[in-house]
Amino acid sequence: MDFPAEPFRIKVVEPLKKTNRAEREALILRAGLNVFNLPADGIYVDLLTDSGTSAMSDNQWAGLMLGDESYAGSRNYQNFENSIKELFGFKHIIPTHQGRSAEHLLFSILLDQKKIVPNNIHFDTTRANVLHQGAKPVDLVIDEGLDPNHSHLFKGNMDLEKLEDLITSAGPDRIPVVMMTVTNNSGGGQPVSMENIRQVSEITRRHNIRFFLDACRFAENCYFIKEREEGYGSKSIREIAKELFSYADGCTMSAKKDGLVNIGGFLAMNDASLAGDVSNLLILVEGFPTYGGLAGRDLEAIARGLEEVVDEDYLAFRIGQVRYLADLLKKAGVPLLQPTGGHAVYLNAREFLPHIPQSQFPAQALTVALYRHAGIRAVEVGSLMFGEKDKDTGEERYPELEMVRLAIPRRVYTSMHMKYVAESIVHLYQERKSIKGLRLIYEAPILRHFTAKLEDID
Ligand code: P71
Repeated sequence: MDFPAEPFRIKVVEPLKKTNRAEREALILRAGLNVFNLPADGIYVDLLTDSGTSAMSDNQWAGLMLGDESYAGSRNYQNFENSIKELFGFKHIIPTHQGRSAEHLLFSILLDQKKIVPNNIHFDTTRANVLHQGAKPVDLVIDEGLDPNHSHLFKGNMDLEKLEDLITSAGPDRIPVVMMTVTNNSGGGQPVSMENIRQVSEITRRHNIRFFLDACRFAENCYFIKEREEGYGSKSIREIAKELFSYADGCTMSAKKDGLVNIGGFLAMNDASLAGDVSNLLILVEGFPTYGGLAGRDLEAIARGLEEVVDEDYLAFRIGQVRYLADLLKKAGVPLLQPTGGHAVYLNAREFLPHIPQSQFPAQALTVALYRHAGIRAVEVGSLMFGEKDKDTGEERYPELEMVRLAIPRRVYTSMHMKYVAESIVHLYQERKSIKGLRLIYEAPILRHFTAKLEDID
């Protein structure tokens, strides 16, 4: 079969409004050619993010009705804790309202201005939270992980030599934690191999440095290990996950991804003293340690989501659906980041629109064109998101990669939606010469892509 049949049927539907070209034109102009400013009602297929956009199962919705909203000791916390302990194997479980809050709590305790945090590639919020403590984030992904056309099967791996060198030159005392993002979102949703995790763990243990996983998409990573790494083909996802986490001292988690929920996260760790410090801070900023900024019903939904996400039929569909979209595009010659990642397909805008210079935001131009053409919302990951002005010369500096991310929400769209997306993009690719560059007319001093305003260059 060349398509991944859905391992679920549909019990509740959420109607989508189809807009016409003139309506979309008015909406995108009003949004300043920035898809973050679009009303979601004006979108047909929304691929802005896979975070917090999952469809919950009937079992999760049923769990919401069993929410125990006691301030302390809610039974849902017990279920939440049991489910995470069972799957992740860590001793102390601390709920948070989402992933970045887990990052903020951990780094508030561990970091100061002298500290350095290595990661394969820091996700934006992780990097921002390291910087917020005055510490320095360092990305140590293997070189292949930065080449959009390289087909390495574990492009999320960390370069062990770079890690050893950094520990030697900075000294282990300046590195309170080494992080590893699974899958590596900023590198294209690429997996990390079990062997690489084991080796990083060996290095960090030898230097007495903590090792934490950014576990947002752990189940997708485990599926790739099962598929691609020798010795794991006959193991269950649960077994693979258990082994993966056994090499780490803890993790941060945004349950908005592989927790299959719309809000929530947690921190998990083995160190009781660190957990105590984090819990005290949690009480100050998030809430009591048995709810951490979430309702009892949210904890229940996460407990059940974590059981469902390791189901192999689900993961085969999930990874298969993303791959199905990528394969339809590849067949038509549309330039993509290789190989296809776990949660998203990335269009290579530089190759898609070679006639638009980086100073005219080719990836943003493609994102806007895709909305105008088909009502599909993607997100730019290129010179609008990462470009910056040189502090001394005022000159614009551009990132290496110029991508458009099509992030696929979990269990939300059917394969027919994917076909619609693919055909729309292929059509746009045939007409690519008609797409023009953009000019920036407003930018905020930081994280400008969220609020930027642009106009068409004629
Ligand atoms: C994604 C997101 C969501 C997002 C966040 C910020 C700007 C735009 C979109 C969130 C992640 C992530 C990783 C690896 C931590 C977080 C933060 N990703 N680590 O890809 O991918 O989690 O949103 O629950 O705070 O669209 P949080």
